[in-house]
Amino acid sequence: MLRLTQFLKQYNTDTELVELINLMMSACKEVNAKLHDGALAGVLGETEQENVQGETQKKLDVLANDLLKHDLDECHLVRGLASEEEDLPVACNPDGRFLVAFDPLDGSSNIDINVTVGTIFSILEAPADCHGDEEEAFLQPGDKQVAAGYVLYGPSCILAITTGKGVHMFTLGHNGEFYLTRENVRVPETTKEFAINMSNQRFWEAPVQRYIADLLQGEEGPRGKRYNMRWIASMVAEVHRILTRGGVFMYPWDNREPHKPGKLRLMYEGNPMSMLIEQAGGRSINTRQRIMEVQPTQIHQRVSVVLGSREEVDVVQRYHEEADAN
Ligand code: P6P
Repeated sequence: MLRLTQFLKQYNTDTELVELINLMMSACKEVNAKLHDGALAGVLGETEQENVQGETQKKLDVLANDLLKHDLDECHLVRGLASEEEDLPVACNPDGRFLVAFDPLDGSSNIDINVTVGTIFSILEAPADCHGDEEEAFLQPGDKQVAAGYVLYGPSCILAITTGKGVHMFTLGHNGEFYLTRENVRVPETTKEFAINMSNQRFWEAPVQRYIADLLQGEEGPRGKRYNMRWIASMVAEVHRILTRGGVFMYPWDNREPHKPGKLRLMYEGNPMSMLIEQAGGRSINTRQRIMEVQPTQIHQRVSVVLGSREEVDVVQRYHEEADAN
């Protein structure tokens, strides 16, 4: 079985990028170990703190953030980092080549119920003249990412990564090595499975209501087939399912907080997941345009997300175009 470093080198991956990826995996392996200790390590439950998103931080949110922040700050290749758990970007090394944006523990509301969570990361080139802590240095469209991926802490610990040459998956062995377990992952063009939080149905825009109503009509409806639904409340697990067997994942804008474009964050959820999905032949839009074309204006800005099997994302986009034309 090919190890992560061997595989990346076989794909002629930039050697400094390989070094950075390996460093991040070291931190993620520590997170994985803490998660698997769970209650035995006294890491479950909440802290007294709130993050910049106004969400109460889980102990493991803070622990995962601190582990990644420490290791990235130590790495000569990293100019700066931005985290869901940090109000502002953090300058690391003035000669560093890369910027790293990450969600240290996505889906953390699932930790205490022992359901899959994950780390999501996005790697950008640092602009020549930046110090690494300027928000504007990070505000690059998703198409500028040099690499993106996630580490899934589930029944097994799996890394899914792309450096722009397809999507590949690696499983963590007992010896602490990540081994190639899937090469050139492809998202099936069609699906019968959708993922959305149906409890928000009454708050959605009309085109989303129309699209989901079509799916729920099954064989008798306009799509002519029966759909199944999944909702894990952990984007990283939903995206992994879609990369594994297809599907469509949606967290669209809704009128509960109309001033926010969506719930999910662009820089360290929307963009990295979009790079993975597009590299695997799927599509990822904010209902009207590719997510990776969006010009960021704030490090923690949110985005509406519709991603997965091409056929379904195309229908969602068409319904929005028809609604906008009226
Ligand atoms: P809801 C987790 O908090 C997250 O950011 C994503 O991982 C997940 O898809 C979504 O929010 C779940 O949101 O509103 O269903 O709890």
